[in-house]
Amino acid sequence: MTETSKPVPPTTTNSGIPVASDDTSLTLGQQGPIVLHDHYLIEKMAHFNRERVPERVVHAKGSGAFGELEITEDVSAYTCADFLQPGKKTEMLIRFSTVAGEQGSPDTWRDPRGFAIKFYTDQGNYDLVGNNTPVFFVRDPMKFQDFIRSQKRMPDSGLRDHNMQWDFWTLSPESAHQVTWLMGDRGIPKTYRNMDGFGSHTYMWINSEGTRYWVKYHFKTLQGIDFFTQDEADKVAGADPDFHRKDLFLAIKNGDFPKWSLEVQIMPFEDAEKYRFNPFDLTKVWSQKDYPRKKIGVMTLNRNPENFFAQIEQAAFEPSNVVPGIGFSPDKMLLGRVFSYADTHRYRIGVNYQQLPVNQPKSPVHTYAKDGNMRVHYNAPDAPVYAPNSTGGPEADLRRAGPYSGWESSGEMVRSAYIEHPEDDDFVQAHTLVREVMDDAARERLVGNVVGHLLDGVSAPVLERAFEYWKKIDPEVGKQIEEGVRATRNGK
Ligand code: HDE
Repeated sequence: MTETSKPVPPTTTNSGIPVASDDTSLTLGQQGPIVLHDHYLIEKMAHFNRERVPERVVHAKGSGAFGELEITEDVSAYTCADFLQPGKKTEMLIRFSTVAGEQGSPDTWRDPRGFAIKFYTDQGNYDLVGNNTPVFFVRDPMKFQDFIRSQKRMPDSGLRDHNMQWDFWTLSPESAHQVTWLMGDRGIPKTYRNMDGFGSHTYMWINSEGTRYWVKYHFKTLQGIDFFTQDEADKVAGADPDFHRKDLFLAIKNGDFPKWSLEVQIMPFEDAEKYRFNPFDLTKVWSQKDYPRKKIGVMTLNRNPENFFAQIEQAAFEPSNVVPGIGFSPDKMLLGRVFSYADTHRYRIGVNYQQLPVNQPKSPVHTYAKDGNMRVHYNAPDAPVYAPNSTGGPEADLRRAGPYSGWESSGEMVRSAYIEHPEDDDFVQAHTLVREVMDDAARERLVGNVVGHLLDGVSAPVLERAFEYWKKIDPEVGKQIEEGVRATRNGK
């Protein structure tokens, strides 16, 4: 019974068997009991109960799209990565997300935004899993879990709590740079299309001669940066918790394809040790005066997902996916993430998550991995299940795994909180952001955002520590924040 003249197929069970009804269950007589062998009824209810996979423990609320990266410049002097060679076009998937909110939370809350990309390169998937900020709150993976919990919900009330957030931040001075980003205009992008993206970490590039470089990735929005003020965002979040998701989907549906210019900062390998900031400290940026950005290509989003759950909810991004010509760096947060993401996918989606179409590489897979829950693809019947073997199985080959991407290291095993570099401390770059990057209006909005946030549930002694925290970032802004909070609390 349908308006279209096209014949409709018969409804079937998940096993392809045509079914009698989608309206009524099978009973013994009209008023009798439902019979257990009404298998289609049981299947409908049982599958419905199992429709959810656990949401991401962070970055649960997100949206995504497919597109293409085109390399327009020649960076072959710095990397031999195949998909970064001039003229190369590579299909990709991106997922934007907030950090702390659950799946149903508004995507216009004040929060960093995830900027996670899977490049389906000819040498396997390269996943660049960044944020819309170049830095992060902490510099050691040991603190990440605690940081996230301080941004989520209290154990008793189940409510978020600004006092808990500021308690963590003011006891972790390394958070100052990212918190300043977060409480400023970049904390609430107007749409996913109006924000930049960053690889955030320092990565390694290696060219065909084996020369190593350090790099930082920047995705500069070609739609222009735009943001919501806190008041605007509060209204939008109330009216439509999926504002960003809808904007992205409709823009692409209407052919208004968002683009970003991919640019990199490149640091000679030897510069790292004496650079004025620790170049592997994720709470720090490299000054663009010292290492200017170099444009290398354009990323365009031009295709919406056909099925949100299959392609976006089950998308699995992992910083461990690096292709020949690209490597990691001593950034401890990156090294921690290289373990964590595949671990979370095995738990959240299943051990064969890379066999799902959205996660499957476009390049051939020759692996000895076998079996495991929900396995779909398997090797030829006569393929050996072990290496080494004399029966033609795939062979690991150092020469085809790409150039050496390690770095020298030595010394006693230590737990070092901090590595001294000439101009490096926890507040210097936050101060530069406030004093040299923000204009008067942006500073005024920053003060207003922080005052509003502190007034909502933050009390002594955390409040006093917050005033000191901001004075260390910038004495004038810190003074205005303290005056703003005290004036309001004293009813002036
Ligand atoms: Fe994540 N992060 N993260 N993160 N992260 C996850 O993986 C983790 C960090 C980021 O759209 C999780 O699939 C650790 C920095 C994005 O699917 C988890 C550490 C940056 C996404 C995880 C960090 C990010 C995640 C949870 C500290 C920016 C969403 C769900 C060492 C550079 C990806 C999941 C998507 C998701 C671990 C810190 C970005 C738990 C251990 C820094 C964009 O594995």
